[in-house]
Amino acid sequence: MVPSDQPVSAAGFDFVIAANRLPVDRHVAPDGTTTWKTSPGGLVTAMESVMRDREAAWVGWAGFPGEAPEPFDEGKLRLHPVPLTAIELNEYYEGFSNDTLWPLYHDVIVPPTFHRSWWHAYRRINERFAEAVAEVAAEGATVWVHDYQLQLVPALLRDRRPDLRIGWFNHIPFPPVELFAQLPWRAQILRGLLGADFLGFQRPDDARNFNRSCRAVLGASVKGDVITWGGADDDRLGAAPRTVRAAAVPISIDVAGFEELARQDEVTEKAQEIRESLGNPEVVLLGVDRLDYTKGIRHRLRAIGELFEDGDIAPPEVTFVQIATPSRERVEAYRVLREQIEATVGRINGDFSHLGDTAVHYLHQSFGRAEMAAFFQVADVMLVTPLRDGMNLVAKEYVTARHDGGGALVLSEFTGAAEEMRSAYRVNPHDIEGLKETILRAIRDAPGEKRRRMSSLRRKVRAHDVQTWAAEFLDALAAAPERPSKRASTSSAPPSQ
Ligand code: ADQ
Repeated sequence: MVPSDQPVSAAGFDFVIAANRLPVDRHVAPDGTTTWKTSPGGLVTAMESVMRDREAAWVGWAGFPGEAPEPFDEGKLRLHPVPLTAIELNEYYEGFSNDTLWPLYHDVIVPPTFHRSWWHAYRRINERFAEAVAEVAAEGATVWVHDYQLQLVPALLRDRRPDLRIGWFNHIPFPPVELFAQLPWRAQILRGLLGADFLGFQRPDDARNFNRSCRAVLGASVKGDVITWGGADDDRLGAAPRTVRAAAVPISIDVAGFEELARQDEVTEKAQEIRESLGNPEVVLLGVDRLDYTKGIRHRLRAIGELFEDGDIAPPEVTFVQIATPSRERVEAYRVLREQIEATVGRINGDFSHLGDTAVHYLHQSFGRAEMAAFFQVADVMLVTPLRDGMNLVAKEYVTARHDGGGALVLSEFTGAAEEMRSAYRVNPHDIEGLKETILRAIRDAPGEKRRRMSSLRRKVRAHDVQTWAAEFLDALAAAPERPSKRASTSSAPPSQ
């Protein structure tokens, strides 16, 4: 970390990212020394390689409540922390973002909670982010806003800085209008988003859902993927007329970087070590998820538990490893989920493990990238079975780590990844019988069939990596509200300062 004593130059930055979190987390040693390490999560993992070597500012919360640290530099990135008090964190982040919007946007798997005080905090914090971006952005800069926590920022920012080119990308699904319409502040959210020039979504269905909501809630007109809204006769959030393009730009991973890591001897050795410590089973089944109710971990455990019960699989030949990253532990639904999962794992192990042979290995921990790659290499069958997921990067990381061409991917049709990864073993995770059959098929299919599927999946992921995603997004943003021309789509670099 290099503290930046200079204020942002009067000219500001030509490229600005705004996301709820900064890409780094603060670690304070017992002697008081502060260091910053890459923070976990899908968004940061994806953006890390895109932002490498780009001069830009990143506006986000530093990960702890209270006063924000002064802006500082990490490589060419100027990190600009936005402060949040403990109460704001509770209302804007844990409340409105994670207990209202998150369940509503993920098919209402758990009921969303609506609180007016949370909404007021959400609006206030979005104002604060818009203010911070307006401060650091140069005249005519490109601003890339990320995710559902910052849906009002596009309009709030445009009010302050009409000179900016503003894009927003949604990492999670956008719900069908029938669900979205439950939100008491549905019109404000849409008006907030329409402040952007281009809105990127994971799947064409998400973009279509958004367009339909604009039509139904705001009475906007939609032609193809361009939305025209006549504005509103009031002075509330983003009342000016707008023409905006909304389209799918599916996210991916740093394929070259992750494969290079996965090919290192250290990773191969670690993979051997893991397999040995599992007792060298014939088949390792693996799940890797944030501990979130959207990820379908309960349904997966139900299917696995029944397979042990039916005698179709048994330790020591077959073992299941579930890695569940700690997540949102202050939100009630997540605490309940953790208790249920841990009780189920305990029950399955009580019934089906023998001394020295464990049926389910459960790890409620975070691991480094190299260790994750090693786990993927150990997995003969990878279970990615969310009930709903914007994309799911784990599916793409798994096939990238399998440079040996081995392994098999079981993939839920309710992930964004299923749109592209058609050669996976597809499942409907709600259908427990179907899930059990598909897991068995992925275990028992002939090696030739599995290799054919894996090689097709690897080709797909390689053809569309995270750099391609960023280039597509930025080209669409530069061209909005039109589609980018072929010529434009070859120039991917954002303007540098
Ligand atoms: P997430 O819901 O966080 O992301 P995902 O896409 O699976 O989900 O990304 C998780 C990332 O964390 C992966 O890179 C994975 O390797 C890593 N990870 C998971 N468990 C880990 C552990 N125990 N230790 C270390 N690393 C771990 C959101 C959306 C997704 C969307 C992404 C990106 O919910 O649908 O794919 O953003 O847009």
